[in-house]
Amino acid sequence: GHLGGPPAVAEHKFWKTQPVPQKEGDQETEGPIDEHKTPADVQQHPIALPAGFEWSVVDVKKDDEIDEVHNLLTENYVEDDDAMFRFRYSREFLLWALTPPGYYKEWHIGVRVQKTGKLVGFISGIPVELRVRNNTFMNAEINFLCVHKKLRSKRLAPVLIKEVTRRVNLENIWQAIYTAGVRIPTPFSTCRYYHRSLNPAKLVDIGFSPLRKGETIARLVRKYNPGEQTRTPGFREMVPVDVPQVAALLRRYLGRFDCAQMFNTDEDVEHWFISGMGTEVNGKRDNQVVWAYVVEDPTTNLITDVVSFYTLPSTIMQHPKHDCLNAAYMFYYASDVVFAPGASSDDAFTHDLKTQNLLDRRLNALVTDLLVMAKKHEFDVVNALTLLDNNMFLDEQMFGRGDGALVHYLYNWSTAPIDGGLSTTSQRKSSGVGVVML
Ligand code: NHW
Repeated sequence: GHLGGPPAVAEHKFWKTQPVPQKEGDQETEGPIDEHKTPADVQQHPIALPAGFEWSVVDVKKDDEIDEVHNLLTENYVEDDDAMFRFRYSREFLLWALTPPGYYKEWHIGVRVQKTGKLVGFISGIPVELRVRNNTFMNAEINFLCVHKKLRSKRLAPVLIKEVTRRVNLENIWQAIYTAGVRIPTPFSTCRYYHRSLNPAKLVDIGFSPLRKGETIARLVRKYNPGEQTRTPGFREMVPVDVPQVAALLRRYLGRFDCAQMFNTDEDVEHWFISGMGTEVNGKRDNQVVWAYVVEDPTTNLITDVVSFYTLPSTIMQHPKHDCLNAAYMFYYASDVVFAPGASSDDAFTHDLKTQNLLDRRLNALVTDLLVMAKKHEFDVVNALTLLDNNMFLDEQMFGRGDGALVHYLYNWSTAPIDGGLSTTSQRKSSGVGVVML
């Protein structure tokens, strides 16, 4: 950049042509930005790629093809600002993330080098129903956009984005949700990352956590030891028969947020919570990508709470001793303490201080137990954002504030900004965001 001049303002040659709010303040009315269209109005042939490249639907159910996506992302996907860590989504994780009920295989979009067949680009969408304030609509949840490092800054990303848009539109879906670490026009919500150390010796060793002056590893180990036993009576692993109760609980709980995933069917919950738990072979469970726990009330046998996390390791670049950071990420949770006793209608949760306090105590108990389980499964750290009701437990459970932000966007939908939990951290209040992106 040049010295002394005004800060460079990105021109956004691509984003300024897209139906997204162009600047803050453009978001006061709720609804679509584009004119109404039908699939017949959509270009029927793929967007043109530069010479030498071709489109390729990736069949993620084929081992060799999911391998190709995994390898592309492992070498070329998101890194932190200091280029110390890079996300390493496992094959099992990608398969789970890309095949929820109703998924479209044409939305798993690869770009290959024509001559060699090498996969050098990828973008994906899955269908997800969202409620944004009072409107409920189908969306494409866009994720895993990646262009090979050697092909960066050649405007390939806009081509991938336009092609996924086209394929989504062909299914008569006109909205999308996506997140990024970067800021483009224009977020509806911004969240911050927090990190709860479980293996402080390793985190200090790899430069993830600082060792403050006067601090010792031994003291940190004691401070962050979550113990061996969970303490909430009735806390146990979620099993398939819990699905209907968990689904009902989750739907009601998420009804409290300005923006939330709907989880309309029990099949959705079965997929996101049970199928991700992997399968047991000879008493050993391989392929687990999500860990879900429920609280079954010992007297009524009803499910009163659910809490979950998923695994997303990062490659540690250039470290002599460690090459993988085992990170767990807080996923969805819910508790029935927010509902008035005997309430039957879906919106009968209460907002009073007493309820908020009950929820605060309950979530802290649940997360204390979750940390025990995450430690048992040898995670080095548990990460969480400031969304959902996370601000109620982040401080008390010794999560430290990270450098990263996660910025949330909607495509072709305008809505007033939603609280991503940034303004409420110290106040232990709910955020407005009830959708957790992988
Ligand atoms: S965010 C993770 C994205 N992936 C990575 O960061 C991996 C490492 N980086 C790369 O692979 C989660 C490349 O740097 C990528 C950009 C491919 C990111 N979102 O090709 P050019 C997601 O997957 C814009 C949106 O030259 P490049 C969500 C940028 O602002 N736009 O850049 C994905 C510029 O446009 P502008 C992004 O570095 C959501 C243009 O791309 C972006 O070689 C996608 C430059 O292109 C990002 N993360 O490749 C949107 N990063 O206007 C879905 C850069 O500013 C929208 N850009 O000039 C909805 C579609 C469906 C609608 C359905 C109704």
